[in-house]
Amino acid sequence: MREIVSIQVGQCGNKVGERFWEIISEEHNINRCGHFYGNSILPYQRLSVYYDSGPKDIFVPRAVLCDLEAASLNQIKCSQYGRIYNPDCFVIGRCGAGNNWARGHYTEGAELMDCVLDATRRQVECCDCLQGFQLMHSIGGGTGSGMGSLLMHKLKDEYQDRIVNTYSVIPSAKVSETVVEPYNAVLTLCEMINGSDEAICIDNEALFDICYHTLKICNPALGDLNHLVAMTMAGITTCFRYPGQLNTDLRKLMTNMCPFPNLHFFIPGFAPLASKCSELYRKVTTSDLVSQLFDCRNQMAAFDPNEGRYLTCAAIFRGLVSTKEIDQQLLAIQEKNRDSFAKWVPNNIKTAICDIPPRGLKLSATFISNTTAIQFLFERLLCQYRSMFQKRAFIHWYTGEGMDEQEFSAADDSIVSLIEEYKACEVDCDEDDCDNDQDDTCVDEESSCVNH
Ligand SMILES: Nc1nc2c(ncn2[C@@H]2O[C@H](COP(=O)(O)OP(=O)(O)OP(=O)(O)O)[C@@H](O)[C@H]2O)c(=O)[nH]1
Ligand SMILES: [Mg+2]
Repeated sequence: MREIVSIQVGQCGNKVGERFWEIISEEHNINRCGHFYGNSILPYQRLSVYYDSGPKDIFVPRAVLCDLEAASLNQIKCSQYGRIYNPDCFVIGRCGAGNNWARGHYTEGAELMDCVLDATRRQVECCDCLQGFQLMHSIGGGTGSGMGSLLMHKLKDEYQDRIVNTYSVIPSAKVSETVVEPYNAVLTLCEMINGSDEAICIDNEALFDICYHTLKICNPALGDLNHLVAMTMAGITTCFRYPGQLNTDLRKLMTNMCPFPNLHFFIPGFAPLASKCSELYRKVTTSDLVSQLFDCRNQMAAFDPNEGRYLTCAAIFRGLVSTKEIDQQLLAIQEKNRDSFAKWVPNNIKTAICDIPPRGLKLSATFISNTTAIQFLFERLLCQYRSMFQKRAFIHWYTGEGMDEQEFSAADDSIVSLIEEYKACEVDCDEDDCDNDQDDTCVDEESSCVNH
């Protein structure tokens, strides 16, 4: 069986990871002590992708949980599923990175790196055939971002032909007001161009909006956001965890989704999303799922995907859905919105179906898209980054940890190139389209946020 090692870095990575393990353990009939219960074969069949089998028939998450401060990990140890983890998989530093990417990357985080790599090695040694790593982190703080990006490179060096898949939470002022987050985020995104093979970008801004507007939660808490992320992760990993037909491992997902190596930043989406009270009044149909998947309110990034083009998409349906209906409706969406799909990729949308729905739902669908509209997310962060960097504001915190100012300009350049690469994919082969697209190439040098 092709195993995945899951690594959680920093507070957000660990909180999201905690919920992910709870959800998949419930789905796979693993109780809080790690015992498998029931006699259904499907939840059991591919358990070894995510769990090691320990002594006395227990199943142990193949996870490494690390943070530079103890609080988040201590909470996990005391949580419902706290006893399921092997105590050796917790790696705790001396003090947090204080929202400073450089402390995570060069000093505090770098010092703890050997312990994280040792813990990872112990997990890898128990695998028959490792397919790769799934790393959960936020890119707005110091640990998940700085140490997380260092870890990606270390994994790439040591396990050269294995896939590094990240679930990267993007900061938003709606959720956190720490001023230097755009610095941490852009520096991390720059490292992710080479350090990660496939990055699922989850925008806290969109999560907040979904909780507030769609789920009608007046004061969304981090737990509400994390539940959405973990449900989506469970959806994306469905094909790894159950027998299925599409994207059955990390490498196949990458092959299907990335037309070019650098363009591996994906946006996830989930359906159905409805408030608790409206759920009671409406039965969800296959058709509802498909139309929700393409609704920008269901996507976990705060931009309108219709302003860009979908290069590739994967939709994973769960429960007893109608295949015929899915195919017909997806075809209709593609025909009606031709300009929203890159014409040079045949069959932009791939689908997979798994009969087993998530706990508590009869039907669900998860979506991952590789869309050129992600440029708007990068531009949002880059704008905030530049407005501080023009004044060299807060830079001393970073240079004080041994970082060179030059790295800030280099990160900016890398993100501009990435945006350009995405924009180039919007250009079709016929001349008319080329002419139209040339007018708005690259980040506008004259726009208010760009002069650097
Ligand atoms: N969705 C979500 N976002 C979170 C959570 N915790 C923190 N964040 C966001 O993540 C960013 C801060 O990252 P953290 O994970 O707290 O920081 P860290 O990686 O532990 O780094 P330091 O604490 O600076 O050492 C901010 O943008 C927060 O809004 C969480 O549980 N869920
Ligand atoms: Mg922290």
